[in-house]
Amino acid sequence: MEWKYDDIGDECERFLGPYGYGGVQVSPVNEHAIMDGRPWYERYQPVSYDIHTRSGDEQQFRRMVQRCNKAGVRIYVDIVLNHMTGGQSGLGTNGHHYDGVAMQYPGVPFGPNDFHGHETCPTNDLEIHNYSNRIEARNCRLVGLRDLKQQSEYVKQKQVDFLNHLIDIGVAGFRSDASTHQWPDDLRSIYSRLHNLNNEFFTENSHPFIYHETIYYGGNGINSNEYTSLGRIIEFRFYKEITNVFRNNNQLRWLRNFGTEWGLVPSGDALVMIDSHDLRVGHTGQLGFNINCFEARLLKAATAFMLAWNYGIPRVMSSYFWDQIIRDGKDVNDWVGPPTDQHGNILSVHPNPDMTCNHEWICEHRWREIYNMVKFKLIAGQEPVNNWWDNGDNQIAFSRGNRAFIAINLQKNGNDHDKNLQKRLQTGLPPGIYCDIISGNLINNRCMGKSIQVDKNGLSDIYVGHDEFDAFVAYHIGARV
Ligand code: ARE
Ligand code: CA
Repeated sequence: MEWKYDDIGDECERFLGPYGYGGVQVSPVNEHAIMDGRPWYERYQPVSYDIHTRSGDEQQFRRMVQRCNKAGVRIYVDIVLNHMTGGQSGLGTNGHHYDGVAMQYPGVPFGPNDFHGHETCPTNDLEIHNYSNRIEARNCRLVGLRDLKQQSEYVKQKQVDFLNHLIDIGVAGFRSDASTHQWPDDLRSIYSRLHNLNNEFFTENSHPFIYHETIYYGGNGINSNEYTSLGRIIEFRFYKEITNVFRNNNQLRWLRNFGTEWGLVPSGDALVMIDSHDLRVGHTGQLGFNINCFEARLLKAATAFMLAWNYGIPRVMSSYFWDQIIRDGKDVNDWVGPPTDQHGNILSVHPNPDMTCNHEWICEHRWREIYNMVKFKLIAGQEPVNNWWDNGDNQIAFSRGNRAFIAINLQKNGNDHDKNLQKRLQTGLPPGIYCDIISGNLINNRCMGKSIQVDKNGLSDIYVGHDEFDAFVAYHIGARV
């Protein structure tokens, strides 16, 4: 979140590529409003489609894209097409003036006729009040943000040009912000005019990978399946159900058939997450329910399940620390931006020898439990979930074919003996000694963590104490001693 492009380029080469991450989602790249105190959310208030933010200018963006592609790491840009700024005026990050009241954005240029007004939005104040009403949700303003008339050819063309510019630079795709607030047909029409991906980095006739922010939990809200023909959707039911289970509001044993049987979209239509730039501050979901870096043990366990389970394309959040102050269930500091110097320049990330990051950068993606589960996922490949076991409550284990095995223990009830996971289980793994890549790395064939012996029948004594540092163990054929 909000890293500088030069730092992301470094990270692609020194960490993300080598550790098997497939891509990076970068915060919105185009010029946006400069707001008092520089809140993170100013990046969601576009002023023009020039590539220029505190993360860097177009030249730096290009360099990052080049370097990351070469390192085998794709770049996905968070695109904000639904709206421009809120109802204030000021300067954008590339020096363009804007006036949200008069709806003037000379940097594009857009003027009042390019926005939805009373002819198209049915509410008196032009605000969205009922998020389930299709017309209101799409033609009115989301929290005051000036809503673009994407039915207009002119608006469409400006947005197509912006996306094609990014594609030509070499990005692999987009996160489509606030998709539910845009008509699927408008998005379809925009996407139909996009270039193929840049031949320098992608094979001929490759198309951008696009995933949509559609927050749908069932009921009469706008159904995310209205968007699955356009690309993937971010399956918020995944985050909600998994969070609920990992908070012990629902037993882990039920996860055995987690996926479409729980009402989720087909795996091939989904991108999934545990945390996000909104969830961490409660801008979606609820603080105290959402799991973020302040509850590291839980975040690691839930993320491990996400990476071990074969559903959707998982995305890991990489955030920064801020002073969380919760009052009445809300974080007073939910707006706080990334670490900066006294002039407001974002500070560079310089990882420490122990792999952690400097300043407020949290670098969840560098936590051993998380990067080793990325490896687990790569090793598991397309293998099915096999050898499911549960204790009838909050202890589970399963394998991915005969390549990888995970056991998770979130048992809270019972005596200490019941709370510990201690069981001889079928791991599915070929016989041998395996290193638990969660409690330590395998370095020069020496296991720094716990190890297990798998016998000729695939059985092994699995142990996850209830009070251990991590709530799970994971073994795979890439970490045999
Ligand atoms: C800021 C201020 C507002 C102010 C506005 C305009 O906070 O008080 O009115 O500026 O001046 C982010 C921040 C917003 C911020 C905005 C612009 O979260 O606080 O507003 O940037 O700076 C709904 C949308 C969904 C949206 C979430 C947050 O449907 O699309 O709300 N998520 C995306 C991004 C956000 C971003 C925006 C959209 C805007 O991920 O980071 O906002 O670009 C139910 C409903 C959902 C609803 C959800 C949460 O589940 O079904 O539709 O999501 O509640 O309210
Ligand atoms: Ca809209």
